[in-house]
Amino acid sequence: MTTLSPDIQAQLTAQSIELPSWAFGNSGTRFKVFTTPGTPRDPYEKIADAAQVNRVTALAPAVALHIPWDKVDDYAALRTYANDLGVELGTINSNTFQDDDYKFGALTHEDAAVRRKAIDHHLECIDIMDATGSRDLKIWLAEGSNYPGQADLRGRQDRLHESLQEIYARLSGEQRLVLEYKFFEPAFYHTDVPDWGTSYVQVSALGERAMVCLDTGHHAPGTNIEFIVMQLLRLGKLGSFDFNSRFYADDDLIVGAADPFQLFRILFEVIRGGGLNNPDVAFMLDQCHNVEKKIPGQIRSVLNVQEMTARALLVDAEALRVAQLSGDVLAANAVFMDAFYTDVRPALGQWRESRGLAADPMAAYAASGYQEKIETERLGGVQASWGA
Ligand code: PSV
Ligand code: MN
Ligand code: MN
Repeated sequence: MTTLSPDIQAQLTAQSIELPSWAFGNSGTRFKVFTTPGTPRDPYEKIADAAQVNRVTALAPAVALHIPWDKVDDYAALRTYANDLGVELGTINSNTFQDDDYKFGALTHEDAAVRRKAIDHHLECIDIMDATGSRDLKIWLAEGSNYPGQADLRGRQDRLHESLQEIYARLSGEQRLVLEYKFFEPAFYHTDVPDWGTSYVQVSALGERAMVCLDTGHHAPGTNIEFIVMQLLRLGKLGSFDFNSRFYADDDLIVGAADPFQLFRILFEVIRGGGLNNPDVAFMLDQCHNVEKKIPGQIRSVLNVQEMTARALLVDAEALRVAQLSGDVLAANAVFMDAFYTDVRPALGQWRESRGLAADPMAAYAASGYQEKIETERLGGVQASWGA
């Protein structure tokens, strides 16, 4: 059995992955939103479910909220509730993609009144961050156009900058703004923040506490995502990850499910670039569980990240460097692949037990009775999102 060195164990112990509250709500495709027995009916129940993931994995000590999906009257009370369950409230996600007013844009809209409304929504999100103790405001914009000629591309970039500037100016203390990019959808011809370069340009124009958010599902097929990870870390602008898997588009499937090797390659660059357990880089999931049970889906997800992190930490960096320097292409590749092909699951199970956790968190959750309890007690769970 592979052994995990004390150094690797220490790095795995320090690892933490933030869960999205919306992963616990019902979701689906534009064709159908399925309901799952036991789905949370309010933000409190989403947090309670997220706490279960942390209880069996010790990997997920924070929950990201989405406003207005997770709107409550008293955020301080929500924070206390979360803390009592052993989790923090994490990133606050804004939402400017569900109102009729935003049909032709929000922060980029031609109409100052619509921009005002969208900016005010973000200022409200920052008020919420003050109450929840959250550090990061995450902005994903659904803005763009469908037809060539429909929109003034240049003017929209300028207005985006002005809007972001006003939002950024409202941040205080340690608070940060992270700007997510996505190459298409819901707009199909152009998107206002389509790629890491645009996000980088926009956040760089704001200041030090504005960073890029990299959602693994938001790239064209074949994109070398680990290269982007390397570059953003090199530039000191990788603020956060939204992890998920995609086969075709923005599929929001369980991270590591579609391509574990890609996740391994990404985590290798994270380690190489000093991003692992670096407070500047937030690791978050951004997923939906349309057909599988949600809590086990989240447990599987954080375990996938942990497994690929362990494998990436096993890469013999010295041997790799020697092979690279000597131009031995195949030896370098073999060092890399040896680590990827190492089954770390038995070692991770043992290590978990040594920390007082169950060797198999999936089995521990299944045996806990929590799923049966929520399925009996909760009726009429709410939809997490618009289901895209
Ligand atoms: C839409 O693509 C999206 O999945 C983005 O990735 C956001 O992070 C998420 O919704 C929540 O707003
Ligand atoms: Mn995302
Ligand atoms: Mn997405």
